[in-house]
Amino acid sequence: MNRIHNTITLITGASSGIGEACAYHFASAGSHLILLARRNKSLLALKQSLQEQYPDINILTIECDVRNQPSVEQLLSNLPEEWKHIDTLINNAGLSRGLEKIQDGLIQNWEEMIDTNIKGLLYVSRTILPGMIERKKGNVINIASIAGRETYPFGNVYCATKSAARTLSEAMRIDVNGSNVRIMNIDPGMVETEFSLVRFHGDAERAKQVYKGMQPLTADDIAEIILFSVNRPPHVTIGDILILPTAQANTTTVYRET
Ligand code: NDP
Ligand code: 8X3
Repeated sequence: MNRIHNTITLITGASSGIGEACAYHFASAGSHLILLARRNKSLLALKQSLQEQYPDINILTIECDVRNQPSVEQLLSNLPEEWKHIDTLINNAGLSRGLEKIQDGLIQNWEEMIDTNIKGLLYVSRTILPGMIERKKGNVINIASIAGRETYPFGNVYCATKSAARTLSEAMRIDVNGSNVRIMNIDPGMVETEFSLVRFHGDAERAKQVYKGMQPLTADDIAEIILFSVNRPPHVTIGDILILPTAQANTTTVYRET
């Protein structure tokens, strides 16, 4: 049964990786899409490609930095009437910056991760949740990470932000209890996207090494599971999922063919 058809899905961080893959999967199920990210050009290209494949859905793009609270509130509180009733929010926008010990850490990297992965997720949720609670209907999917369950060497602040995202999923589930709104926490392991490229500030060679000799997850692997989770009947909440590449046992144990 398709419970996604004709719903409205807001995806943050839709311009690449997991967010972009979610856009394709939800479009294929007939959901209208609100695509949000900073890179407007990428969003517009994605919109065009989706619209060619799925002409029956409507797509709204929003250029927005989730770290900018007034902008998040202004843009998401003043959506056109036909876009106001968001059924599903995928809190996916996020990033990691650098791999240094805390004693060597770059403050700007910390600020960027904390502001995006924790505060950005909160700003967007604060704007969207009240409407869902009022309508007694809605889904929030928070993309945390295996890094939020297990701290790994040099992961410090990124791990802390994802641990916070995980805690916020639990907190949201408590806070919306009784409203029928469903909160789902998704913890992926290694997924090959722009993630490592961003972590290493555009160093493509270093980013490639992260997945050397092993088969990582694809963004589609994650999007497929998110779509499945949202499509469960309303009385079922898939609260928490850890998704790993088979070659990855935990954050530090990864089998690689040499
Ligand atoms: P990508 O770098 O491919 O995608 C990240 C997305 O987040 C981009 O669309 C980017 O868009 C958006 N984004 C980043 N900062 C902001 C911001 N300030 N405001 C709005 N949008 C922002 O990486 P992934 O797809 O892998 O990452 C998606 C999520 O999955 C992240 O939260 C990440 O932490 C998490 N994750 C990733 C894993 C992996 O191994 N790849 C594993 C576990 C979790 P733009 O730059 O256009 O703003
Ligand atoms: C991304 C996965 O293990 O690189 O959250 O931190 S990891």
